[in-house]
Amino acid sequence: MAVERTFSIIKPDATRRNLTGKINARFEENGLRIVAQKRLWMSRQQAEQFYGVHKARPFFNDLCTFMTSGPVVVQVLEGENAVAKNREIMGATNPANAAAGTIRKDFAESIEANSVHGSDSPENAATEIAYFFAGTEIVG
Ligand code: RTP
Ligand code: MG
Repeated sequence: MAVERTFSIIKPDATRRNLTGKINARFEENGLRIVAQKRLWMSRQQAEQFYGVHKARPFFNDLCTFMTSGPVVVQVLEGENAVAKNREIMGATNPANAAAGTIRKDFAESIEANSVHGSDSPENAATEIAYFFAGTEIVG
């Protein structure tokens, strides 16, 4: 398996509770390297565009409000099978269904305020990485 990159967001519920370091430790302990990272406050327009695929979903408006309610940390994670591995480390979208030891089981507040985002395919990872990072900001 080749080295792969995925895009991650530490969401506002987690930055508010000062959990950035604890979440980053989960990535590093599981063999993912943080090869780019920055803290920013998403604009409404950025959130709506980033989550554009969910525009027709009933939770779209609330999700964009939540994602712009505080700072986030956007990241590029690198490692073998990084996309699938990160989804495993994160756990299920709804923390009530997340497996023991996952980030969402241990830290998420609700199905919406679920602490982290992770790309769901290598193709989406490439698009999402390019949305937030210039190539020169990623140092593998
Ligand atoms: P993510 O994209 O954030 O990594 O999470 P995911 O793939 O597990 O979940 P997805 O279906 O892509 O949904 C994106 C985010 O929308 C919020 N959500 N709220 N209220 C609800 O029923 C609901 N469902 C989803 C969550 O913040 C979810 O991560
Ligand atoms: Mg998703």
